[in-house]
Amino acid sequence: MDNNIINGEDFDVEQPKLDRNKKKRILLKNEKKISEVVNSGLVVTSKGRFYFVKKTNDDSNFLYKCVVSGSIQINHNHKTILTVGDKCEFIAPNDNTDGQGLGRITKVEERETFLLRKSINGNNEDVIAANMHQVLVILAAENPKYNLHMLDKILISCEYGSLKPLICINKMDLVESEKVFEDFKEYIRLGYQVFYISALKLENLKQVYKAIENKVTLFIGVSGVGKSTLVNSLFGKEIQKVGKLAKNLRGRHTTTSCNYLFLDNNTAIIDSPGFREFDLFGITKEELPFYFPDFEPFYRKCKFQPCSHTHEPDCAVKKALQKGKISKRRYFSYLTIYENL
Ligand SMILES: Nc1nc2c(ncn2[C@@H]2O[C@H](COP(=O)(O)OP(=O)(O)O)[C@@H](O)[C@H]2O)c(=O)[nH]1
Ligand SMILES: [Mg+2]
Ligand SMILES: [Zn+2]
Repeated sequence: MDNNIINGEDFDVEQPKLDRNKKKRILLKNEKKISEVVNSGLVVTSKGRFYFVKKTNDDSNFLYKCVVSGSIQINHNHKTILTVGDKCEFIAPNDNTDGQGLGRITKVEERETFLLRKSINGNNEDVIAANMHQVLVILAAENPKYNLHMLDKILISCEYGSLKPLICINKMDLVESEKVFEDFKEYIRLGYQVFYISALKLENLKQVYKAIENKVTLFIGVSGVGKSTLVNSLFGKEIQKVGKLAKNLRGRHTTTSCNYLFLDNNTAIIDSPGFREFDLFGITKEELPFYFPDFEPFYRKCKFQPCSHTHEPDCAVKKALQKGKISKRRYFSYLTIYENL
């Protein structure tokens, strides 16, 4: 005889039939025993305490609504237990789920890449997304005009999470291009790829498309830069609400999450909610200079090792700055970040 049936019979003997709650509990237990198949999956979005998981090698668009299991195995060392892009193991409610039950995530894998920042509330880390190939940092040439200091912080965070950043300046239709080109020359010199586009006028979108093709790319930017417009233009249809949503979200304290959008089988965009602040987390003052490729050719020649390049005598980085070999703006950006770590 089958074990589950024996349990059922035992229950019938020991418990009065009227105890409906108990019966339900036992039945649920039996159900679990029958169908506890462990699946591997990908967290594609989250909402409050719920995570929506796409089963690996499943061609359907079905998403399993899951919660974190009380005994989850965590193979990364972040405080953010689960985030969009995480590879996980989960137990579906049952094999032929109709989407009604809740799955349980029982294991989250190590993160190959990740983008994290300081959380808005308190001195903690917030892993925005994980396991993407690269990050498209979207800025606007105007309305709202780009903040290069914030860009510098995002570039550092990309490096910290083993991610390749791509810089994308949108709304080029609103400005004189030359001024913008001048501002981003230094980034091109440092080896970053920079795109100048108009998501609205569909200008230079092919370059962006080529850069994200066959990759998973996290799109980030402050509210209003045209992230949703760009996503829609790349998809050729309205996927994301333009304008309105961003305004509503600004006033509320809802926890909004990133969202995986598949352009095709091998290409995905992880869309993120617009933010206003981006502060670093997990990087020490001592490490900071190494996140500035600008200093790379010089810091070995500093008299003091290690050198913070702030007050030390005979500092090769400061000499390079005086000779114009390092951008003043980037150096001041460094000082500001250094003070705030
Ligand atoms: N002039 C101009 N306006 C744009 C462009 N892209 C987006 N916008 C406008 O900027 C506003 C915010 O766009 P949205 O895509 O919602 O920004 P998001 O908050 O980053 O998602 C909307 O009014 C868009 O029509 C662009 O390339 N040029
Ligand atoms: Mg938007
Ligand atoms: Zn130095």
